[in-house]
Amino acid sequence: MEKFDWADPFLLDDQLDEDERMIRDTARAYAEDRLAPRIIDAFANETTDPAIFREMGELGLLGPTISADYGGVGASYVAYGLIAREIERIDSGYRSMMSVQSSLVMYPIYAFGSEEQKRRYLPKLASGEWIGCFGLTEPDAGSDPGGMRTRATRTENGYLLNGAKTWISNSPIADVFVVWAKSDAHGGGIRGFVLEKGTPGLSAPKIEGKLSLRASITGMVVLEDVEVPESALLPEVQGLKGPFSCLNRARYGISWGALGAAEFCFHAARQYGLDRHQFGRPLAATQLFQKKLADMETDIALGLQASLRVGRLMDAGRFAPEMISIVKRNNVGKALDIARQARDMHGGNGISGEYQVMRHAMNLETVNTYEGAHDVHALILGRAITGIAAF
Ligand code: TGC
Ligand code: FAD
Repeated sequence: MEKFDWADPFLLDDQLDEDERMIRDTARAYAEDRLAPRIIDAFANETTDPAIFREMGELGLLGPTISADYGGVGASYVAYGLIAREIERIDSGYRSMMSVQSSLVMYPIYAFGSEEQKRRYLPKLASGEWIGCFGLTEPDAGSDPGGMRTRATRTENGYLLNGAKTWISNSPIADVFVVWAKSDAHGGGIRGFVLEKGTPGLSAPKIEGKLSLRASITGMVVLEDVEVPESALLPEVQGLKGPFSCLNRARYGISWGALGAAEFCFHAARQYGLDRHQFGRPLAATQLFQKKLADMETDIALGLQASLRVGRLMDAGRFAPEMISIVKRNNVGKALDIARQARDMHGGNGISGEYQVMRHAMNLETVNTYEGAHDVHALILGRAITGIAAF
């Protein structure tokens, strides 16, 4: 009989190959050594350190699934998920910085870009020398990106872009902007454009005062008569499937990442319960405390198995987006519940920055909303189950 490991109940470690374990260990060591010491101050002061991109780039943590020809390391999607889990164990904002760069900026350039775009952007994004952002959401088009107003109109040599994107991770410090717009030259279809910082008419003001993801800078992308050449167009995709293909990858990574945050909270609650005595015994000696820990462990273990399965199917080219909706929605929802419970189990100390569980709970409120809100993923699944779109 196998000895039970409370921290790895289904022996996930055994299900990984050697490369995946190595990448996981690299990400874990980096997260523990370099990110953990920064996060309490970064969250408290709402500061984002751009050097993090270069540090991650040096370790091959940016765009890891992309081939070595363009600066990636050709890792599996399972390895990508493992990186997200380790980074988000420290903070969802750090994982956001990483996943936007990898899944929402590098992936579309890799999958839909010209050879010239791939050569120009991917190596610098992989090294973290350049920072990328992804502009889909608009003030009046969030869950319904098909309602976007940003427009591209044909000029003699390219396009003129006008519109505004909001809630865009990384935008105030971005060098590269992947922006989606309806193009009159393509029958009003949605097209992707790659813009560079400094282009006249392009600005990215910061959104101040977030109470969540405070270590990850967020801004708008404002486009006022931004003129770009034809070479800025992503040539290989048209329609919503362009941005949605990127979201598939990012949502999948989030399904792993959120469980990293949940694991942090579970471990912290366990340790707090062992250390803290009330009524003459450790809190962990009470039935209610143990039941909460058992629920946490169960949801994390089941969620990790599901994400691993979806990752293996992605690596085999056999995934459907609805599979990703299941794991994004379930794992983030469970992680949010776990973080809130862990906050409660820490009593008054739970609200202090030092104990960190409340920061995770505050962050996971965003994670539950972005990349398709919890209920929107229910509707994606509802449509697949019934054949009826109820959005
Ligand atoms: P719908 O009619 O369903 O589809 C339109 C076209 O898109 C195709 N498609 C997909 N393709 C690939 N992957 C997917 N997941 C796809 N889903 C749909 C579909 O086949 C169709 O193609 P075609 O060729 O027939 O035209 O579109 P809809 O307008 O009815 O969409 C409804 C809904 C709810 C599914 C969609 O709008 C949605 O997912 N809304 C949520 C929006 C969202 O997730 N936004 C995220 C913004 S980015 C972000 O939050 C980054 S945070 C990052 C971080 O910091 O980590
Ligand atoms: P809404 O769409 O207005 O939804 C509000 C509520 O209504 C939600 O509870 C939702 O579930 C519900 N709802 C919506 N439609 C329906 C329906 N048909 N039926 C039932 N309920 C419904 N976007 C980017 O493009 N790039 C980024 O990098 C990015 N980063 C982000 C970073 C942060 C910190 C945040 C907070 C957001 C970010 N977003 C980004 C935007 C994010 O994707 C959107 O906030 C999200 O898609 C939800 O859109 P919304 O905020 O407009 O909410």
